[in-house]
Amino acid sequence: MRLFVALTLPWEVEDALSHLQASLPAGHPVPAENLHLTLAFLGELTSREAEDVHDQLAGIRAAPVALTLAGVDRFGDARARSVHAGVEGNAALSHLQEKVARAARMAGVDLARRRFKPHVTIARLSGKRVEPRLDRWVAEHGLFRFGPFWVEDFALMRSDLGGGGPVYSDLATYPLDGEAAPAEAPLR
Ligand code: 3AM
Repeated sequence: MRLFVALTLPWEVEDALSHLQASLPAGHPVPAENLHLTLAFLGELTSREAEDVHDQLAGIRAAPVALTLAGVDRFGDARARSVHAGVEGNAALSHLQEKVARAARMAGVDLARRRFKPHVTIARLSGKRVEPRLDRWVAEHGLFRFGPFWVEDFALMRSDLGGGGPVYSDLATYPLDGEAAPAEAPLR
């Protein structure tokens, strides 16, 4: 099965993103229930490997994460693949992402060593040449901002690819109820 680890988003964020999606001039909007922030893409795993990943993820102790969405952009150069809302980097999010990546490697997953670029994909495109109106839309929505909002759990997700776009299901969720590391604790 094809697995990834993600933060799922509270409903008020889905609401804000659906407004943004409504104005998109191209692409297939990601359905509200599929909106997420990928922490690690694990790829195809056997159920045994998935169990090992689950055991490692269940051992993670991390603090809730406050997220702010900021700006919009697209992936893909001349041929656009997807459009996303950006996410402001923060220490709690980076710590969590590092812990998830470490947990996956401990379970034997061969994770790609890509730089983590937090984002929430809001639409997928078919890889055709970028339409000028899409780039105009990106430029016009540079000031999009939403948050901060709290995320208090993360999930091991399964992605089933089909003709009508991926179908995601939560295999397990893990609470973010640990203490903030000293460097991420808010100033008093
Ligand atoms: O958060 P998003 O929607 O951008 O693009 C895929 C999606 O990310 C990404 O994993 C998430 C769940 O499918 N993904 C798919 N294949 C991938 C790959 N080979 C990948 N990420 C990295 N490498």
